[in-house]
Amino acid sequence: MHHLGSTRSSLKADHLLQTPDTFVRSPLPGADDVEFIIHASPQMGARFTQMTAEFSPGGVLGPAPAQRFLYVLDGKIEIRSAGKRYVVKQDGYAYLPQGAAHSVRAPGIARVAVIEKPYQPLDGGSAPELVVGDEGEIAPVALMGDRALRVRALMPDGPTWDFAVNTMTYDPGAALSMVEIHAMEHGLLMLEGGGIYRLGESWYPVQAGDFIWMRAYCPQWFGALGKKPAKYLIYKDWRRHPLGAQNP
Ligand code: UGY
Ligand code: MN
Repeated sequence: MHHLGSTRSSLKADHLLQTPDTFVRSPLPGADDVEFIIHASPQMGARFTQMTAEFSPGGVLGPAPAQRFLYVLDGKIEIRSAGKRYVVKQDGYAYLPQGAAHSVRAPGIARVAVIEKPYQPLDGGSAPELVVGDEGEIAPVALMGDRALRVRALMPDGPTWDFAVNTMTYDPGAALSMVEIHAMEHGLLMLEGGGIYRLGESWYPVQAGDFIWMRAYCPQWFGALGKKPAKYLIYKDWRRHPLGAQNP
């Protein structure tokens, strides 16, 4: 069907809304039987990459150029690293430190959110270690006391870690209590439901499957609409000084 050139997708100086009708798939070096939708990259101003990796049965990811965070959207993956094997199923996740030799293979069809970011070590800081977890086992925290808006922190928090990945679940009608404007940038994948996202001076209807990138200081607000909760996976850079090596 022709859309006569219309789409909800929108690219502005401080944000990208990328809806599935505009996704273009590409191969990447070292990967076999995996197609990548590259959502956020340095080419559009992001300081990290976020992709959706679509695996055919037996598909393998290539080596990571940086730290790698994986969130399984559908299916399952097998990760091997340092002589151990981890099976990560839907809504499970894994963090692989920069330079950690590993392989990622999907036995069947799978879709995985892949976030990669160059690590910013701290002088005297400890090196991060591999993390494997399950979103469903993380205790939710009410954001600013609002039990209709629940945050689950997937990454450990502490000086070692230079980014965070959370899920945020909004009951219908729940909303961020403020318009946020902050130095961290975001990569965001809508997992369930929908609502209205304010990005900069634009208000967009958004739904499951959409991707959003927010540049540092992009004004942002979300309110959930519909009859079921809205949920998204959200990345942010975290715990590093703005004058650090990645932020000249
Ligand atoms: O963590 C955050 O900055 C989050 N509250 N931002 C967002 O949901 N747009
Ligand atoms: Mn934010």
